[in-house]
Amino acid sequence: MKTKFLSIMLTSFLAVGLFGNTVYAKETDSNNKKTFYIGSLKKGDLMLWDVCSQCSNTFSVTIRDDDTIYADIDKDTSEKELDILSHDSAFYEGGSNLRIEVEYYGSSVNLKKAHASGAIKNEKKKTIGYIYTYNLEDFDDEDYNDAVITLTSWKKHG
Ligand SMILES: [Ca+2]
Repeated sequence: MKTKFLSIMLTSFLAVGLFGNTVYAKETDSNNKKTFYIGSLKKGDLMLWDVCSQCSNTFSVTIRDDDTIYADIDKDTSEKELDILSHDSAFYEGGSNLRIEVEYYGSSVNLKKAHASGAIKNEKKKTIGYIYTYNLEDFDDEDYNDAVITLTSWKKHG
């Protein structure tokens, strides 16, 4: 009886611990704010990003790590046509938690995400860089082009 009680207590303790970690990891995200972490890049890699939109909502996109902000992009009009918001580049400075933060102004949206990512390989199957694309849906027409962020990186640059 005592062993069973201890076993239940231990299971409960572990469950609370795991649940607590999960909540902590996502605590900054909400219906109108999403964070996408970018892995695999090394200090000095060249990054190129394209940010575009086809929606009437306004929002911001920030590309940053814990030490450096590479881009702070605003869609501040209700323009609904395809709008290219940024096409730019920077070298990754090597700070922790390289990430893309998207925040819609107005909390009535419930953002949904479609994404793809992977290594870019050359003819010898060697990885020469990475590509990440995040396509967000902010309403119910399921076109997933309301906020589109694509980040490409290269290990070498000539
Ligand atoms: Ca849409």
